[in-house]
Amino acid sequence: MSHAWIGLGSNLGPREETLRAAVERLCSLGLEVLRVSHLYETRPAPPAAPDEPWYLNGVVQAETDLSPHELLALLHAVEAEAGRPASRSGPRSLDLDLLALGNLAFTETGLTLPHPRIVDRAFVLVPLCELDPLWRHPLDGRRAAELLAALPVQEGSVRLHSPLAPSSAADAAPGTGAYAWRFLSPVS
Ligand code: PH2
Ligand code: MG
Ligand code: MG
Repeated sequence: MSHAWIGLGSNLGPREETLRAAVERLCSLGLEVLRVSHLYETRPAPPAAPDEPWYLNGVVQAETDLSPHELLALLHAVEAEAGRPASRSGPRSLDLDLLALGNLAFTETGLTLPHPRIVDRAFVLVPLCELDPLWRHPLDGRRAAELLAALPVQEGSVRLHSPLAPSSAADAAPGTGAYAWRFLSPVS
């Protein structure tokens, strides 16, 4: 079993509902979701258009014995179910990125691990730090908190939106936290 880190993103349609449904779907497809970060409102980076809607982003930590390509195929299947168009650019209802899988580090057609842009994306590093600031980048060697601290200040570009999962409940009972978030109402 390895730890998988999965980035959640949406900037089209009912974003929070879509992300909640996606996490539920990942669970129902057999992924052992350990923890889910809060959701964050994030400025598109880089902006594709001046009026591009902001994203909701979060990070999921899961345990799996799937291979990287099997896991990627699962993420793509859940994206497709959520109505994500085949064109992979522009606003998207659901974006599931495989950020890292254990200590794997490789580049193959269609998949680079860890995700090559983790190191410069506050919208990934903020929720990742929430779950595990001590996570260590397998190639870079730095911890998530160090990577985040090294980013240039982008005031207001990442804002707390709502809890998708109560991290404390997940901490208290590893392996069951994934289910607790279903019962929370969003914080307004
Ligand atoms: N995803 C992108 C491009 N830009 N910006 C934010 N804030 N959040 C994202 O998830 C995001 C993005 C491509 O996947
Ligand atoms: Mg993405
Ligand atoms: Mg993606």
